Amino acid sequence: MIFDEIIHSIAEGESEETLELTKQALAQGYSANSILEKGLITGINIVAEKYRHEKVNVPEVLMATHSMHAGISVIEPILTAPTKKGLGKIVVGTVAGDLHDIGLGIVKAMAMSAGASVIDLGVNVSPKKFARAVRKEKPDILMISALLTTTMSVMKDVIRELEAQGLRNDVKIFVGGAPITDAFAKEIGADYTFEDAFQLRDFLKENLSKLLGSKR
Ligand code: B12
Repeated sequence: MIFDEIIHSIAEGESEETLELTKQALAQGYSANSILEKGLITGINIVAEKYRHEKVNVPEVLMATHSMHAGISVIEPILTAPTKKGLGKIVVGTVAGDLHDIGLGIVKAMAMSAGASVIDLGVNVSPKKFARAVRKEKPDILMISALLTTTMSVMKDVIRELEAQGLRNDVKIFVGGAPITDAFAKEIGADYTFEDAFQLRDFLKENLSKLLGSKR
């Protein structure tokens, strides 16, 4: 089964193979969404679990991340197919001090698959840089990720910076990452949080067009 092969290639960190297998899966008629969910995300989640249980080390995780991104690069144009474009603009990034970007990559793919155009600020993004991007790009939604309990408070700094610059009400703010709870999101004044990218995708499919243009 091609999904098993994709999963295996990610676990081995063979990015060229992941790239080729993703192309093959598309050629075999599998949808970009099913390849993302059953192949790429399943593969990276397995590696993340192994890392958590100290069965693999940092270099293996980084190679697996590279493989996942290689696969995503193949399906990215389909996830943002022209027929779906125009459903808003979303800026995504991981907060300052935090280098975790696997979840962010998946969140980005889900936002694209919902039809939005996405600007990715990457990792280690300071509150001022987030604010600069909101001012310049005028996105409908800002999605902020944090994976460390020591960096989650930076999300609050981002919101305070947007408030200080008078930009807060121009954008909906979604926060997420393993340590983020509903209570925390509420406390810092974010608009939404979702436990994983699939819940996010379902929400966006249902609500993205309604959110566009509806200021806070
Ligand atoms: C992979 C990983 C790494 C990789 C990251 C590679 C990369 N390019 O991202 C490497 C090896 C580099 C790494 C480094 C570190 N890590 Co690390 N890492 C992990 C691990 C095992 C998996 C994270 C992951 O990618 N999961 C898979 C993805 C798909 O899931 P996810 O990130 O949670 O994202 C999903 C949701 O959270 C959500 N989501 C994420 N963002 C957003 C945003 C929005 C808006 C929404 C709606 C949803 C959403 O949707 C995503 C998809 O479903 C976690 C353990 C864990 N279980 O989380 C530890 C973990 C996060 N790391 C941890 C630590 C401590 C570190 C280090 C400090 C280790 C060290 N001593 O050096 C460094 C920190 C480096 C830094 N400054 O950031 C701790 C954090 C503990 C804490 N309480 O803060 C964890 C929890 C491990 C542990 N149990 O100790 N790590």
